[in-house]
Amino acid sequence: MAAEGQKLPIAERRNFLKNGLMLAGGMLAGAAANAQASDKNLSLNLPPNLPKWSRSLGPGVLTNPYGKPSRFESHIVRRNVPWLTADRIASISFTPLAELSGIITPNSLVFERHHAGIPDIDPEQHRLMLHGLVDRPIIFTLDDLRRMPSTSVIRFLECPANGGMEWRAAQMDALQFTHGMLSCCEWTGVLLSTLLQEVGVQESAAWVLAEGADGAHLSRSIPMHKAMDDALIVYAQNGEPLRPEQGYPLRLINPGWEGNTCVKWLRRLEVGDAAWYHREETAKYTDLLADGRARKFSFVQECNSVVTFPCPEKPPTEKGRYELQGLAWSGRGKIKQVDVSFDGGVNWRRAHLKGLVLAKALTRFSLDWDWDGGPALIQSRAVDQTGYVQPTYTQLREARGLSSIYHKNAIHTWRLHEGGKVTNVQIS
Ligand SMILES: Nc1nc2c(c(=O)[nH]1)N[C@H]1C(S)=C(S)[C@@H](COP(=O)(O)O)O[C@H]1N2
Ligand SMILES: [Mo]
Repeated sequence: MAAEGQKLPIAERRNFLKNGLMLAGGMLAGAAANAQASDKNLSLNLPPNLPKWSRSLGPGVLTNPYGKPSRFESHIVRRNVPWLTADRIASISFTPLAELSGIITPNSLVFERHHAGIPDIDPEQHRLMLHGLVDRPIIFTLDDLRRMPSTSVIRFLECPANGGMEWRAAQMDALQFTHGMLSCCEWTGVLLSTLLQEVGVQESAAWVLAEGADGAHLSRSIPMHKAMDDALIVYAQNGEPLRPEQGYPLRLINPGWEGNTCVKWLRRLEVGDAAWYHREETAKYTDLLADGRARKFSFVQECNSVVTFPCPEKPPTEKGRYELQGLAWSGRGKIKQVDVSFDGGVNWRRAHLKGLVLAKALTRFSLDWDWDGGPALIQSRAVDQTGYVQPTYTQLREARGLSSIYHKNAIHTWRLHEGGKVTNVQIS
């Protein structure tokens, strides 16, 4: 027990008081209550008692040669929306954003988007072919690539369809599903520009086609300016080899651009003088405008943000002080500013940008918040370093009409109800 006069931090003091009350209650209620307590082993493990795990030896090293989370955190998993796709082969699972801290998405929780399932690639039998309008076409092994100068960057990756189910109205009941086609990892690999210099790009070259080795043969045309800028051929993710779900053994990362352009299981790069206009850049991943025409090549993921606490999965439990938290990101660079509203966009308070503020990476923001227990309409609005301000739904729909799916980055609203329930709503 804490020594008389010793100062405990507030939260600890509160638990201390609660435990004191529980113990007192137990003593009054007698044997029945004690039996119940030992059943649950709850109060017996709390101060001033020594918990059972402090009175015995635990399992030793290599209990889990490849580590895994505590069994008490087994609810923190990727999830899917069963009605969204016909099967799990061409489908999506979502990052549990409400459960994560900081800006890095752990490898096991990165959302998945596959068009033809996950290929089981033997790295010994995998090659990257680089050909087309180049002087010295070449086929790289993974060892060849690992011998080249490497780069590591922390960048977000977002499917342009993130939130696309809500283009017309709110319908998803969780942050995981409204914004969870989003991740942020440290990616390690070789700059595409290094490979292109190696093979000698010819004068008429203007585009690079990237093609995957999966059954979908997913392919996208990448303009030469991006290929020569920060496009990266990666073999590692958060310090370990890419996960099969993320493109093992090799993937293209186009920082800040549509996740769809970040071709997984990369097997071929072809240099050409024009775009290829393949399926994923014509029938899909173009945006239908109000007048019926389509935007072509909307590569950049625009500035966006969302409040991650409170949210439907994590409502406040009682009135009082909290730290509101959220994530902001922009494919154009760094986040400059985030404002938070509690009254649906009438008044705004400046949020604090926490920790690392990196270009084209998730940026965490927070705000001290004293909840009075009453209803609120909670929003966040991000501004990026170019001065671009996240639009309202009205502004987005004026520019883009009602028939889009992709690139929905409107200011999001959580409705906090009296009593603490949080639901997903849209206000203009
Ligand atoms: N070869 C290949 N690359 C692919 C895909 C695919 O199905 N096949 N899906 C794309 C899409 S639509 C997205 S949003 C991202 C998803 O990356 P992740 O599964 O690592 O989150 O990969 C892209 N790259
Ligand atoms: Mo995607």
